[in-house]
Amino acid sequence: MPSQKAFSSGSTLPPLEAGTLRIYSMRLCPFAERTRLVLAHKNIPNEEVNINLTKKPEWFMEEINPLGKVPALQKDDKIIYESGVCSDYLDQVYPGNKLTPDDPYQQAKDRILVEHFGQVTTQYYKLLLGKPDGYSAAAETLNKLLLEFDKELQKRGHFFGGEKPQMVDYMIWPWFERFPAMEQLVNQTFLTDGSKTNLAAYVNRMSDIPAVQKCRLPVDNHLKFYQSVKNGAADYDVGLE
Ligand SMILES: N[C@@H](CCC(=O)N[C@@H](CS)C(=O)NCC(=O)O)C(=O)O
Repeated sequence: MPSQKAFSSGSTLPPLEAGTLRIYSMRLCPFAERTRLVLAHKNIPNEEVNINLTKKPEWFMEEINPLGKVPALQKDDKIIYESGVCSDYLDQVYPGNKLTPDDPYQQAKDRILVEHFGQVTTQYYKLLLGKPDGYSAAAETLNKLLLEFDKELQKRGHFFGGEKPQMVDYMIWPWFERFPAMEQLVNQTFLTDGSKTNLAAYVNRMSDIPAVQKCRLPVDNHLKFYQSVKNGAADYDVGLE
């Protein structure tokens, strides 16, 4: 297996073989994980190139994504980026194990939910990038939002997609995977406070899904990564030999 270590400035863009699908990722990035989950769910063969987002390779912005963000996908002469766009593209282009509901109204409702979840990620990044005096306010807002998602899940079923995980689940799951690490990092409770029983059961159910098992990293890796971010020296190779 090729190295998972992140490519940094000064590196050379590894050549891409014709017909191979490549994802530009960062092992700890929740947005990249969205697209990795879709790749895993649909069993799409791909190769992964990880990017050091602090010392980005020059070729990454020049040749792959002018926005400088992961994920991005490349195959032959096609390059796309933005996690939602990449994930929808894969679901349209690769048949089988469809993740998007056929009903346009349900599709719209799911997209609204993902949009709404953006409020959760905003608070999440206040915790990751902010100072300790702002932790309890951000945690309070985050918990109020999670209560709304807990109620919504009750209406929808075992998963946000209903009786099986759908695109909507893979778009929000990466942050659920990281909550235990965030709880430890900022010494707050989100899903372990006993008030969101539906979401707690959801986490257990999602943990049994093969794509989730394939893509997830241990809590300890997420925590060490977050600590490295807080210390101003993000370690993109955390957990690797
Ligand atoms: N809207 C983008 C956000 C992706 C994103 O922010 N990725 C982060 C890593 S978790 C990144 O690449 N950051 C590098 C940068 O912003 O320079 C998406 O959905 O793909």
